[in-house]
Amino acid sequence: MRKRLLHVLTLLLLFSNIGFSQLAPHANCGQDNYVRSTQNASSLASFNEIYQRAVAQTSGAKTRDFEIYQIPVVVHVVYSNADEYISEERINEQLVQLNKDFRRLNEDAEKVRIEFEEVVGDPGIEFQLAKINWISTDTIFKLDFDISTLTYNFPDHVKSTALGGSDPWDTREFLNIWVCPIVGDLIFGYAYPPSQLDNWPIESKAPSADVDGIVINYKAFGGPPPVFSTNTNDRVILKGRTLTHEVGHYLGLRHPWGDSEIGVYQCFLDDGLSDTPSMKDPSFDSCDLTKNTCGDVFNDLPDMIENFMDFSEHDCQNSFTNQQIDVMRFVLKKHRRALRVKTLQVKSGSRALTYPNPTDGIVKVVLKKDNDTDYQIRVTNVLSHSFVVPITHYEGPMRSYKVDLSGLTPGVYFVKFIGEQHRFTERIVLR
Ligand SMILES: [Ca+2]
Ligand SMILES: [Ca+2]
Ligand SMILES: [Zn+2]
Repeated sequence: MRKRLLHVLTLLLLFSNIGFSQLAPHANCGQDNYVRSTQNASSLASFNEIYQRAVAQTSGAKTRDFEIYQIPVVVHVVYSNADEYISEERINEQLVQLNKDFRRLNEDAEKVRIEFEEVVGDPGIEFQLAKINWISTDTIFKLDFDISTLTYNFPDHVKSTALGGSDPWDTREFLNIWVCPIVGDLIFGYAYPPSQLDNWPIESKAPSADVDGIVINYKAFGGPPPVFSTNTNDRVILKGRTLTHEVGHYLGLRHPWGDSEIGVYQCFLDDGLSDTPSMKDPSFDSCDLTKNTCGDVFNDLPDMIENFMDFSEHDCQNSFTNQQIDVMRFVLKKHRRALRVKTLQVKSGSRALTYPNPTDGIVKVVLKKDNDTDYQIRVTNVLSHSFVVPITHYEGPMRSYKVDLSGLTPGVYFVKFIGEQHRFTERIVLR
């Protein structure tokens, strides 16, 4: 587990002016505190350079490639009582919302104000559920402050089975999301940015690959519908955008106000992106359309409360900007390469992508686009004995099948797809 030094001023403010309980509904994510404690001007100074590189490498001759990137997701639900148990249905609802937000298919996209219409876009990123792990535990997860050493710890032990949580799947190949209670509700979630990005302080990257990924407070996971509110403050209505925000961090995005120090908010600190207007401070759970904390000389715009990387109410968040999109796609091409190639790695001639393989039970078979519309599926072992197993069929941007081999004894199996025009077989190793 990582210890992080909090800036003295921040800590004093946490304990005095703001206070923990009042802070809770404001702290949409845990990035804010530790990033501002390690921030220095040089990291942000190089931000523009990073962005320029991102644009150059991602978009080539100014046109973005319009390939849809697909990221396989593993959700770990780590719970100790019925309230904290998140059902498969709610997980699917959350992923539907995430997918809408990352394809600009969210119903509220049209609510973006006219002055931002030109700069918002479709990130072209989709998320496929590969596996859900439910783990019952007695372990406590909380954001741990130590006033004597001015350090605090993220509850990264949720990412270890031995420590009462749930081991990740290979964090280079899967986006792991842990959903658990975070005692005290000080934060709704946190995510580690990719390593080697100059726009983040070096200390902010994951301390090790094993803990890379996203943690979401179970209260903030899901919807809409349903709509969630916190126990501490009914005013805060959550609509599943905590995950959208944290995936933004995971793909390299900073907060638009640049994580400036509490109490000394400054307009010159920002996220390094020119199409997100400068802002002094987060829009704490507000939808104030008149908020304009920084007066830009040219084309002064209001603070963009529509942005998923703000702390505004989920109800008024609806957009990523084009530069944010370029950064995320750049990250997927350069720094989290192993993630997005899942569906792009389908070899020519092969008809599907099957993962994970080896598997502990569930495999997902994602079909290439030019496949038959329907397949008969047969599961056999090496002796050609057939087995009847649960198979779920998904229609989406890519057609896929979830094949559940968990009732079978470990060994090698063949999943045979028999269509009118095509036949193919996937060899699966069941652990
Ligand atoms: Ca900006
Ligand atoms: Ca402004
Ligand atoms: Zn954040």
